[in-house]
Amino acid sequence: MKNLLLATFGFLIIFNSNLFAAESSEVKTKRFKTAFDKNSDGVISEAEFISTREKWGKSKEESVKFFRFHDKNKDGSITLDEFLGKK
Ligand SMILES: [Ca+2]
Ligand SMILES: [Ca+2]
Repeated sequence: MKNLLLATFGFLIIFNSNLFAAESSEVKTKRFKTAFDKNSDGVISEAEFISTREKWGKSKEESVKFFRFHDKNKDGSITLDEFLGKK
């Protein structure tokens, strides 16, 4: 019985992480526009990125790290393509 429970939990964890990985680009695009790009200029500034993640309880230090990771061309803003992981 215990093993069955463990197997069920294991399955749920794998299932959930797959759901997350399979998040569609439409969902990400929507989040880019509604959650991050507050002034609707088409890019996420570092300040927008940090303040949005602050509302989610994320530390500024971590947000800066993620911002630099997403900002592929290091111009200080994240475009939609950069956000979606395209070139
Ligand atoms: Ca913006
Ligand atoms: Ca950029």
